[in-house]
Amino acid sequence: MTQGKRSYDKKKSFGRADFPQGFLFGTASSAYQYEGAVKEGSRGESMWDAFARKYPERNCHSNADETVDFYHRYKEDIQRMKDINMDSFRFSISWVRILPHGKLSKGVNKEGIRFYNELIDELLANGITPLATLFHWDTPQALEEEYGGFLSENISVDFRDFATICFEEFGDRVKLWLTINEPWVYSVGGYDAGRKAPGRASKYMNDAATAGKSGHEAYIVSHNLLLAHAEAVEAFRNCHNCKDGKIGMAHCPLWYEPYDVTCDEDKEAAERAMEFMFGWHMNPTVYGDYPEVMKKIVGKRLPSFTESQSRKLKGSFDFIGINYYSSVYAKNVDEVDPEKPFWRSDQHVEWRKQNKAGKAIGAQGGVEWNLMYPQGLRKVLNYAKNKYGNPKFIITENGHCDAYEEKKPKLYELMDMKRTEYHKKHISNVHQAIYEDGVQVDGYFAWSLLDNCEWNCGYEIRYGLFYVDYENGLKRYPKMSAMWFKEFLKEKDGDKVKKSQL
Ligand code: PSG
Repeated sequence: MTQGKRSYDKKKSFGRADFPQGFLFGTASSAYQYEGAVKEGSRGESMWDAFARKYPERNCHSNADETVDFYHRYKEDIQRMKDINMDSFRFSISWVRILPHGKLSKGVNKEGIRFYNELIDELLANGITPLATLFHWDTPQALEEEYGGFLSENISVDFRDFATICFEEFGDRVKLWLTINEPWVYSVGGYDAGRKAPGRASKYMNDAATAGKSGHEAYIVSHNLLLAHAEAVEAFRNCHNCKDGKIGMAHCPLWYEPYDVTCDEDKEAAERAMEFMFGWHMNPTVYGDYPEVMKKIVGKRLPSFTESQSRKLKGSFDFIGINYYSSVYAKNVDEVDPEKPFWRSDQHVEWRKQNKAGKAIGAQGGVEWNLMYPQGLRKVLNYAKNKYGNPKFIITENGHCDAYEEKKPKLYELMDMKRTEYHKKHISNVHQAIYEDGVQVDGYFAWSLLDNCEWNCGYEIRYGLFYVDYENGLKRYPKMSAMWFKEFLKEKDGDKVKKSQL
């Protein structure tokens, strides 16, 4: 069988038929970044709505009140997915559309359930497989105010209720689920660096933060995210509607190369960095506990699992979601200030864009740590295959944003050669991971279908395969990358089987 071996740089005809049958190509999105219509459909307020409203200067003077208006335009956007031959769409369910006050006891919102039912039905009617994320960072503001959101273990009870409603209402048609998107960004972004909602950090990390404790709170929040994940997976496995469904968590590992390959300390630093970045949330779901190196270094600041929590976490996934963007060099750091702990100093690692020989790891994208290193994705997959028992994977995000220092004309944005190259090269590395390394990968999702609200960075950063003209009625235009996907995906799934029978 030579077909599986074709790769894009060797053969021009590289396309979806070179991937296993049933492999899903899709695009990814999230509720806060896409939906808008925050005051419609009896939706409650999320933590991100509140953060953007309270601190405009910490959010590029933007918010997601309207964003790309997916709430009203999803039907036409589904036609766009279909037009570029996508198989699948990843979206997230807004907790506050289902439970406006965050809790079951305060009432379920039928309008929210209706919206997601209509979205799911429209996807299926167009032959697009839905993949739903339960939590893409938009914690109900009511729960932030009641008990501090994910700082409290209480949240796992409310999250389980929310998850159960979703499974029961949508699980008959949605067969692929993610519990939590990127616990690392949520806890380190929101509670250690304090740049993302709720914006908590120590002053030595972030001047704008008014409360928080870096080096402490992120570990608590991640602990509660993990407990919430385990509850949701248990509910999923008890749900009759969900029998043939699959569930996982989406992680966002960077890949780390040693700053100096001849230096053992840097090699160990790179390994430690993988444990802190990926193992932190991955290890408990495989082995029921945090990585040893984290327990050793973080000590008492790292919460511990009870036996029953650990049992519930072990094996709590059917597949692993990988959101991969970038890689970095890891340099060992001997001394850190014990008075000012934070997540990165705990690792005794410094991130470098260039190695000791002055070689850049990859071309710089539009945000500081988006460096193009496609082989990093293949390395992450192999690392996880070997460390976590050859599980199944889905690449749940992979994408490229443009530099935004100066505003570019629309035409420039539409000719997105770098994004096209980025996707091509990463897809090629996934292909090699499957056929040369024997990694089990079932899908690849590009972040993102449309340009959208990039959290605290607002609308200046664009990740879409479609350009959104924010100044002219949110009109969408396909970029070159969308056209590339259309061509790449033009052979229908299953053509490979037909071809190999010829
Ligand atoms: C995660 C990891 C990296 C960058 C961004 C993210 N990384 O390793 O360099 S956040 C992630 C998120 C989604 C964002 C998107 C782009 O899930 O909502 O819009 O990536 O930043």
